Amino acid sequence: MAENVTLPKVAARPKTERPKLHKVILVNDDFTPREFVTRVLKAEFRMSEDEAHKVMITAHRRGVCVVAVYTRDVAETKATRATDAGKSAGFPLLFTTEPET
Ligand code: TYC
Repeated sequence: MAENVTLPKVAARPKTERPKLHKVILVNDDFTPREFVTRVLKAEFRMSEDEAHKVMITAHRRGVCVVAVYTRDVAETKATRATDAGKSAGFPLLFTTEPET
């Protein structure tokens, strides 16, 4: 009895989904001192003084600024830690997250 075995012509390539990235967004407020915002950006997001100042001033002028993008877990953890740093010092500093489209 003939056994017809059809071999694949190309190697199977399992589909790998890339994890969706999430933005961390800095929100402006009227109370948190500029130097404090800059310090938190440097500490939590490993930014230079220059980078941190640019991000802070963009949020100050435009209302919000994208700080960085990470996988969801990392974005949420960093946003929470940075927001908590403000809360601990008595400031309403806010970082939110949003999935990238
Ligand atoms: N607007 C604040 C001030 O004038 C500074 C500030 C900038 C606060 C950015 C929050 O996300 C922020 N002191």
